[in-house]
Amino acid sequence: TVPPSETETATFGAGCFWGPDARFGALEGVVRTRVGYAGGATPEPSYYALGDHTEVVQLEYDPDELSYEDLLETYWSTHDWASTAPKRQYRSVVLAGDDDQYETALGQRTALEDRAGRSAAIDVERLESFTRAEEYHQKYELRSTPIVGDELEALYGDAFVDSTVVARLNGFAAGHGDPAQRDELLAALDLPPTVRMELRRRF
Ligand code: MHO
Repeated sequence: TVPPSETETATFGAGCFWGPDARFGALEGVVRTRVGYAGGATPEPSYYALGDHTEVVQLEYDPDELSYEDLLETYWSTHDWASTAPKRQYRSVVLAGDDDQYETALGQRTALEDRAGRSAAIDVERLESFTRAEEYHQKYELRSTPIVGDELEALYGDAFVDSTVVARLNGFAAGHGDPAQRDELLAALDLPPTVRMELRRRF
């Protein structure tokens, strides 16, 4: 698959970032995912020195295949937005990259609240900075899948985190995506038989 020449970026906080990395990574039209820290002002955040930041997933997506509205719909429909997270680290936040995203997110949050008849514990803010998280947090679901994680890291090397295929497999390993989509991708990949077998077992 050839990545599109132009992508757009979206950034969401939705609890521990391992989950949304996989959930959004399984979506057709998402080209790259990465996890990191954002939404605060502390300089140089890291996992053990997060300061006032929140765990977030950042997506690059193909605007011809997915809209920002689509991503927000996925966000609302797969994440518990009704209750406030116990820690700022896990708060629900839409971090808009520009005015358009900001207005769209505010509008859709209001629509969601009207629909649900209750308020949504989701912050909508402008993205000020994004600090990429440590490598071991990237594509965590896949990385922590026995055999598959090590083999794919070796196969993809430096391209592991930014690969579209790895983003999909990370989602599939966590149980997202539909069976036909998984079969199609697996059939198209020239993976070692051990990896193929282990992945199939997980689906
Ligand atoms: N409760 C999770 C949180 C990890 S996430 C990167 C765990 O430690 O397993 O915050």
